[in-house]
Amino acid sequence: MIYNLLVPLSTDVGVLNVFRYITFRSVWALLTALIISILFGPAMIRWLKRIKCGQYIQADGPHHQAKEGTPTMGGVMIFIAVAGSTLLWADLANVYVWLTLLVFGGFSAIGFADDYIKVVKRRNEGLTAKAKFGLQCLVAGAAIALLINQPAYSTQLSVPFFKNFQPDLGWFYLPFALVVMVGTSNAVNLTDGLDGLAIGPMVVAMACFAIFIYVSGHATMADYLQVQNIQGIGEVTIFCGAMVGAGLGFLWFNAHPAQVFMGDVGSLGLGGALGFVAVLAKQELLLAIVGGVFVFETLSVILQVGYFKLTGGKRIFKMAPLHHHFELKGIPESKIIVRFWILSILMALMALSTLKLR
Ligand code: 57M
Repeated sequence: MIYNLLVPLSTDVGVLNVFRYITFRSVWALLTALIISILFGPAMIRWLKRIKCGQYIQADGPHHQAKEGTPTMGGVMIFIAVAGSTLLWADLANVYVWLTLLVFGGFSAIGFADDYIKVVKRRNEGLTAKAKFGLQCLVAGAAIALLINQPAYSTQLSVPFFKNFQPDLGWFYLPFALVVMVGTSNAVNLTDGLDGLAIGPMVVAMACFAIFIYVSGHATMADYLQVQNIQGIGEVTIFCGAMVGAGLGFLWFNAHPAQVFMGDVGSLGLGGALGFVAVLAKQELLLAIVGGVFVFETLSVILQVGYFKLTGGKRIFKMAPLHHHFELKGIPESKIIVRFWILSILMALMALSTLKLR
């Protein structure tokens, strides 16, 4: 909004030119979202407690009984901070910004409905798995269909390390991108089982994609680094910046011992947005490295369930997802969390280094 209001005046007032720069606005989007979440966090936590959004703890898992009643649905705070900051700093005439907000809003709404039924209405099961999956596919499908109709966007696939091999997937791109988005949303949801475990790697991944998005939207840099140049997507860097800020602000309260959990409204929304940003940047395959922690957590569940079925009841891990395995081995929660963060930073750096390996 600031961009749309102030940049037209820059011909008369030269100093307003600074609002043209995506980098400048991204930094301020980060700071705005961080300030919104830190300032309004305590009031939001009090409100969640007042409306009795306390987490119910399953008795069959690792010992989380002390966390009983911790308010959940803190993802609402992340959503308000990201949407507010993005609307303030981004160019509101940019279609990619609106598409990204649509995806984030859609996936967050699905998570909100699930949380609302589970936590507020106190029904044990939220949305059925089928309903959740169907709605996720609907939001993702609509966003991808709109995206591939944009003239600047191509259905070519970027393959890390192989700059000359970029197959055009045509209409097959739609189911492919849909799997990326819905898969990422559910992977983040599975990871969200310890204080700060999902939001830490999410902040790192969004910071990494801020760079990829910026480079892809910048003709000279994209050409130099040999990535696909998509005119206009650079503006989504502002959304990524807001995500980093809101994520850090949420971590302020979600750090161990957590005062609030993000709930499905947070995990599904953040995951869907991360998947979409990877699709936008045309780095869908690289997302497996940037979001390596989410991938390992999901693989641990697939392996555990598969092995259990094949062997008629044997397990690979003490419990899946992977963080439960380490908890049951007796490793303190904070150590597991920090180690997963370290891993996520390493994976993001590895992914960034591929920019030079093409
Ligand atoms: C939701 N929810 C957390 C919180 C958070 C297929 C199967 C692997 C599915 C999986 C599952 O249900 N995963 C999705 C995980 C829950 O957190 C809430 O849920 C929101 C995210 N959706 O925001 O509101 C608990 O996690 C802890 N937590 C924290 N700090 C945080 O910042 O400590 C969350 C956020 C919270 C809190 O205790 O209550 C969760 O873990 O339930 N199911 C499982 O993970 C189950 N695993 C399992 O059954 N494994 C089997 C098979 C199926 C693979 C096996 O290994 O044999 C375990 N989950 C739990 N207890 N809690 C089973 C035991």
